[in-house]
Order: sequence, then structure tokens, then C-alpha cells
Amino acid sequence: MGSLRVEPLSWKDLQGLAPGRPDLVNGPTNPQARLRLFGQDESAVRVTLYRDHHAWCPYCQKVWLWLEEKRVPYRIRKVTMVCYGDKESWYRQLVPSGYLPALEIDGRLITESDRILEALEGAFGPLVAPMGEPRGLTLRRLERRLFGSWCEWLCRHGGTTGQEERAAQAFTAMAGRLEEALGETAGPFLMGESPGTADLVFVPYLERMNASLAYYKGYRLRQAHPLIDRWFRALEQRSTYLGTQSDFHTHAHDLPPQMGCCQANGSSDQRALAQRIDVGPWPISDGGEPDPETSCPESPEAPLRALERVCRHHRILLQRNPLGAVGFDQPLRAALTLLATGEACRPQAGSAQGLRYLRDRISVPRDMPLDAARCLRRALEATAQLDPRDAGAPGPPLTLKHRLDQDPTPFLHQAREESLV
Ligand SMILES: N[C@@H](CCC(=O)N[C@@H](CS)C(=O)NCC(=O)O)C(=O)O
Repeated sequence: MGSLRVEPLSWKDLQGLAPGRPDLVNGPTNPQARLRLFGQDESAVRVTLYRDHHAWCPYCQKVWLWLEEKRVPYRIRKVTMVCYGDKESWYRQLVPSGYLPALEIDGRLITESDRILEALEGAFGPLVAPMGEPRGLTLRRLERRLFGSWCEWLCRHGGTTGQEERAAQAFTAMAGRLEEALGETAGPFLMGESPGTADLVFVPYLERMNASLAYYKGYRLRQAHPLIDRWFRALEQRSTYLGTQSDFHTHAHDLPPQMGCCQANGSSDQRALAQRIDVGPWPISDGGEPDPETSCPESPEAPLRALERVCRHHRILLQRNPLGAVGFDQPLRAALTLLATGEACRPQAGSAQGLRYLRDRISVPRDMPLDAARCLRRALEATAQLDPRDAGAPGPPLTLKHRLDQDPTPFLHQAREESLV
């Protein structure tokens, strides 16, 4: 880091450096979109997808990706999950269980993600291969068995017991079955060179397995299974997937309240990897080791994309910070100045805790893409380390039973004021 700037940039200057918002309607897949047209007229819209605000729901991700891959025009309505807030009453009237996803097609409401995919396939044709074909059905069963073995290892067993070891072996054997299936075609996908419904069914949980097993077990799924790695690499070439892709930190902390519990095995590898996922430095691999999280290099635009996202919501972010709106203003501008210009600024004394509060609550892809989040976390952490009073002060811990710290309500009020919802 070079010499220190005396004063961080003002909000006006920072906003002046931030790029405009991308085209949410016709541009690449973007979690902030409320309407997707893919260049068609709005009158072509037959579908509304109800999915969760934070893009944490795996079953929603499957349907979302299908619509994006197939380029079906659709509307999006976002709903709160019980682990981070109150379910909207209008949604309970529509779907009394409150479960997500739901989809309306030509006025007909459908729940259950597989029924939704079948209905979409009926209306718009199959994605690569029909879901009902024998290989597709076999692969769907394999996905459920892989899911079951992951839950068993992640949620039921911890420490270094024999049961933990057996659960790890059972999971690895199931992942090996997926490797075999991936080896049955020239690949990189299950049906060949393009991702079909069979692949999309695997996406949400393989992404969550990759993240959670790294964090709670120190296990590198992609390194252990080269064809699964090739499959992820091919997905990471697609703007559709990149728009829905989360990261290790987000999943490591969104899964415990959704799954009830995640058990760490406490090995030295596990503790080192979890520490690295939590506090960096990013990327989370060293010296020639492949990055277990992504094969994509950071885009040169990532820092300014992060800047745009924070500037847009900075008033609410200031209000919600433990330092309060006044106390967090200068430290946040200091971190954003570093992000935008590469020039470090010393934050006010006692601000490390507030900077780390935000570092730990960036949610990918809800707030910004994976690479932008890395840049922002890096800038927040580097600025925290310049706190003249207590550079090591941790932020308030993340809770395990719920994530009410992520209640979207204040952000929705702001969006409503801007007539965005
Ligand atoms: N079998 C259902 C499962 C759906 C499901 O479990 N949804 C969860 C989120 S992942 C949910 O909406 N839970 C209620 C909540 O969290 O508010 C499907 O495939 O659609």
C-alpha cells in the first residue's frame, strides 16, 4: 500500500466515479432485475417467477437459471424467507405454505420446482433434452442421493469420529457417480456441450456443496473430482450462471439457518480454509493451488461495480451499521476511496468493527457479483487494519439460527421511494 490520503473522497466524488446501472431488462443475467425481456416486447411475457430476495433459495436458482438459459421473457417478484424476515402476506394468500419458488404461467400458479420445470418445458420446449427421458430421470435421482449424502455429512456429523469418516466416504462415492455420468459424454456438461435441464438440477446444490464442504470440512470438491471441476469451469464461462452464482462466504453463513446446523470437523485444514473464507485474503488459495471457489479471474470492472452498488444503498448501509450513520460515514468513504482509487485513507479511531460488520454481510449475488464482493471485502478489511485505536477489532458475529440481520425491509422502503418495486 502506498502513502496515505488525508481525506477520503466525498459521496459526490465517489458517486461520480461509479458506473451507471447495467441493463437489467435485456442485459446479462442480473439478480436485481424485476423484468427480463431478452430483446422481446413486454407483451410477450407469460411468466412470473416468485423467488427469494437474497437469492439464497436453491430451488429458486434452478428455475431462474432455466428461464435465463432458455431466454423466456418473465417478471420477477421477490419474497422473504423466514430465516431473514417476515413472509409477505400477499404471498401467503397466493401460496399458503409460503414456500418458494412459485411460478405463474398464463395465469396458472405452480409450486414445487420440478413441477415448475415440467410446466416450463411443456410451454417453451425442452432445454437440450426432455426431463422425462430415462437418462434425465436417472440423473435427477442421482442428484437427490448426492444431496442426501451431503446433508448427512454436513449436518449430522462433525469432529473426527468414525461416523464422520464414513459420511465423508459415502459423499465422495456419490460424487464419484456424478463424475462417471459426466464421463459418459464428451462433456463438459451432462448431455454434451450445452447445459440442459439435467445440469441445472445439479447447479444449486453442487455450488452449495463446494462452498460448505470447504468451509466446514476443509474438503476441496473441485480438486477431488476433475470432471466436476470441468463442469464448473464450463458454467463459469456463461453469463447466465455468473449472474446467479453465490460465493463461499455467503453460503457458509446462509446455510446454517436454512439447514438447521452445519458441523465443522475441526481439522487444521478446515480451520485454515474457514478462516481464509471469513477474513481473506482473497482469492482464498496460495502459490499455484487452484482457487476452489472460481476459475474466473477478477474483471477489471469489479471494483467500480462494487462502488456503484454501495453508493446506491449507502444511506441504509450507514443507518444499519453498529457505528451509526454519523460514525460510519468517514470509515465507509475511506474504504470506498481505496476501492475506487487504490489510495488508502486512515479511518477514524474505533471503526474497524463497523468496517468488518459490512465486510461480513455482503451477500453474493444479491448485492454484487463474486469478484466485486472480493474487491469490496478487501478494501473494507485493508481499511479496518488502519484503525488507529484497535485494528484487530472483530465485527459482531454472524448468527447461526437466523439471519434477521439481513432483513431486506429497509432496502425495500428505499426502492419503493425510488419507484423501483
Ligand atoms: N420441494 C420444494 C422445496 C422448496 C423449499 O424447500 N423451499 C424453501 C426454500 S429453499 C422455502 O421456501 N422455505 C420457506 C422459507 O424459507 O421461507 C421445491 O422443489 O420447490
